Amino acid sequence: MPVRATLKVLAGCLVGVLCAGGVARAQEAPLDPLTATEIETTFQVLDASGRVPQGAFFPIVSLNEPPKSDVLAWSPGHALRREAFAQVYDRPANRLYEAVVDLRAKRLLSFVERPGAQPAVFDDEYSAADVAVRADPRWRRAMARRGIDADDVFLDVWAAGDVGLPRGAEHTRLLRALSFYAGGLPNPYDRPIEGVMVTVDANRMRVIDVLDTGPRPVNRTATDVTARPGPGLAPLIVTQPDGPGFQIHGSDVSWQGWHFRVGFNPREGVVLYEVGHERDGRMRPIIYRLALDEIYVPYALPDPTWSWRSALDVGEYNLGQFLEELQPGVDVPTNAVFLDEATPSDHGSRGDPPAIPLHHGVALYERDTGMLLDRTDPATGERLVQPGRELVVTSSMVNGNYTYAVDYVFRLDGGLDVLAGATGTLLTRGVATKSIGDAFGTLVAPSIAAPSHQHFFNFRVDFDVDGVRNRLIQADTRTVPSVAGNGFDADESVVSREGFRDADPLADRRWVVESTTERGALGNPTAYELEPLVSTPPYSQASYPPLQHAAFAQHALWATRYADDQLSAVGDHPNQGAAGDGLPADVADRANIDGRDLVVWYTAGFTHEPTVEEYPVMTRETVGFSLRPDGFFDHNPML
Ligand SMILES: [Cu+2]
Repeated sequence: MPVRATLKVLAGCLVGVLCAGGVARAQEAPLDPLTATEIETTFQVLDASGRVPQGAFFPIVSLNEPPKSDVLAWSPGHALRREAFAQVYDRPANRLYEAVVDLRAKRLLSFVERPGAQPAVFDDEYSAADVAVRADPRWRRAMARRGIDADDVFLDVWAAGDVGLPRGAEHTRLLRALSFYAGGLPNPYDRPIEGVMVTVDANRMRVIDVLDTGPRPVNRTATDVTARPGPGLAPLIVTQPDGPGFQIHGSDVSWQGWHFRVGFNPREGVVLYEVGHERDGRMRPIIYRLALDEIYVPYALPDPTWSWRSALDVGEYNLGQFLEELQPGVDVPTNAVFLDEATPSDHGSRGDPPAIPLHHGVALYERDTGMLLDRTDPATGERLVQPGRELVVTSSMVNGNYTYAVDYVFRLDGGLDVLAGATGTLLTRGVATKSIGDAFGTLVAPSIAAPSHQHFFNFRVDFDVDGVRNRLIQADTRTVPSVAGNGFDADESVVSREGFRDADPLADRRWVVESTTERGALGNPTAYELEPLVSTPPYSQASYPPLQHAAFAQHALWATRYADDQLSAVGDHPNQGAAGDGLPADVADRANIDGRDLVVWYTAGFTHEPTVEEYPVMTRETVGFSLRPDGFFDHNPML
């Protein structure tokens, strides 16, 4: 998949807007993301330690988050540890090390080898694998067989996945490459060269296998992708003459009672910390940490050049580093405020620069959502009506043909919507049929078919509803026998141990996280409810190795007892990682979570049966879930 996007916005600015600078990060609070300076310091300390092998790569450098208990005990003005986590990868030796650096003392705290573990695909590999594939005579023959000049090909480098790996794969770092016809035309993703799959030994950086299942038609024409907002579309300019209605100090945001911190790391992208609500000077916690921790995208086509395609976009690629530069008037409204982030060069201090700026990587803006509540007094006709307003925290991350957008939408009524969207180019293939239907997918253009696939988004939600002691409840709606037949009721059951639960839209299934220490004015436990929006089960067989690996996608909801080191549904090292890492291991001891600090892992997803209209670019498809107060407040907080 690919290289960091260089900014060329095809749509252009709809209105002439100022491109003001974003808010540069300055480290103030314990969970603030690493600054560019801190990334450089990390590299300096590692260089000086004498532990880093010559020419090593640095697939990730990110904040080593302090233990939750330390953060909860922290108050502004007090010093808390400030540490960086860094991966160091010796490519020829296939050895991964993980280091922790004390940024204040500028000292190496630990440097540990992780035998058998692989880092995510890193920047250098996209170009190095490209060179290796081009030099391989088998791949060149495959192109020649199709009458294609090697110089006209774009190579798309992927993590190797879990299917059809060569013997001895567990001792070798692997990459795979797909071929597309570029030929000097825009966007090679429109022109797949079907039937060719290349496997690369990334330690020696040479091709070890080329699978060629035979030529199929290759589109060699440019696709007309002129975006048409249309000359008839009237200007729409959002202005806030007094500035934004939210306050932002460093990473700390407050708006209409809401408080939270906007964090970032190069793996997950935006992370929200310490989400809470304040009323009458009392701050009440709701969520300690919230992030999109993994995406899983399996393709349905039973063909050996496709069956391995099952990206784990977050953990196999460090998706967060691909934050797109957001444009006012295009990605976000013109009243948006931006945050700038920084991500490490995989070349460390040899990088130019060592810390790569991600300008306007995150945006916050308020939007008008029309009427939020309305009621009319039947006697006087008097209306109580209130317009809706939302605060959106958004970012977009580009990984190859897809762009993933994550929105956190804060509402005046205490609700929070968590949304993931997918847009971009469908992964397509050349087919011999010109105009009839296509098994396992859709014919989207003459001789081009888009295979069916699914997108699963796992969000890790570390609830702290009025404190760390919480209870998880599953609520189904059931028919209750009654004389007239009208009876139905909510059937609630406590999820008292670690494990998983399935979605059940027919039962209107939802989950409630309540405090076991606080009660509302009516004696009820204070609580927040998780309501599924769009979701889908996986349709591949249970035995499909990528689904075994992405076990989180097998069930809509998982619950674990809080642990500082459990941040990923697929574990820390999913690239060439083992099935069973992450959630299956985390819940294995079925620990008691009732009245404890619990974490909810929810998967939203959609099944993508492509349509003709989605070629060559699909409009954004959004899925997610809603969090709604359920007795958390004594009345609607906007009244
Ligand atoms: Cu899709």
